[in-house]
Amino acid sequence: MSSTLDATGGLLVIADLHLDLSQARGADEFVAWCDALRPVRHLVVLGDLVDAWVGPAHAQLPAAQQLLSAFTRLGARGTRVHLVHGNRDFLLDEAFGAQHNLLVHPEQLVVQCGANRVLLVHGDLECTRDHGYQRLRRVVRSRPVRGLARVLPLWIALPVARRLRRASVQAIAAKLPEDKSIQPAAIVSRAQVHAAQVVVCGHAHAFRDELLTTAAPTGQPAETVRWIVLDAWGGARAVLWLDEHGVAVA
Ligand SMILES: [Mn+2]
Repeated sequence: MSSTLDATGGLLVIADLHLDLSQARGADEFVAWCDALRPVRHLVVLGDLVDAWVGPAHAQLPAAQQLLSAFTRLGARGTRVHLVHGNRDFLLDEAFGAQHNLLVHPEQLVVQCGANRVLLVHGDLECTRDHGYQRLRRVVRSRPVRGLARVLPLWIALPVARRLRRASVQAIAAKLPEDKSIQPAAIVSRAQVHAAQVVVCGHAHAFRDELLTTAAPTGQPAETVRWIVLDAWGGARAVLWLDEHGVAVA
């Protein structure tokens, strides 16, 4: 089980920014938001910070430099930035992130929020009916692929990123909505693994806040899991605030 972060003092969660670093100004708006952020102990990006990230070569892009220096400035003001990997930024590795005040969590982050344990995941792993995607997910996150990504020069990394993005858009367009969506049963079982009462994810880009019922062992009352999906960045309900008192959609 992963380490647990204490939400006392406050923690902000956002997801699915999909920043386009190939545009020189692709990070400007978010950088301005970071610079204007009131002091908070933790800022968690719940995956898909950028639209594509193939490896450290991406950091050479001007927009990436802007983004990473915004994280460093946040660090100087006492805000720790976290990234839970999404399906677009999983090649942004821990050692690289650590140089820029970006603490990378490849699978999930568990937050202690008063009496509740809140599980933060991107949500793509819970699209359990999309077998093709889950196979691809295992391959692209394998050690050889991650090793290769670390050494790719930018002139190879950029076309690779474009092709991956195009393939992903086409694959998604070809699938039925129910086959590519996050499965509530998978959310419930992930919550149980981490003894969490609340699961927050992104990925679907559409806000929801509902109670899921867990299958209880015989003779025991069923428990519920609160499942929150954040809007993509820029949406009406895209920022979540957690502290020792609970969870609030900002
Ligand atoms: Mn995603």
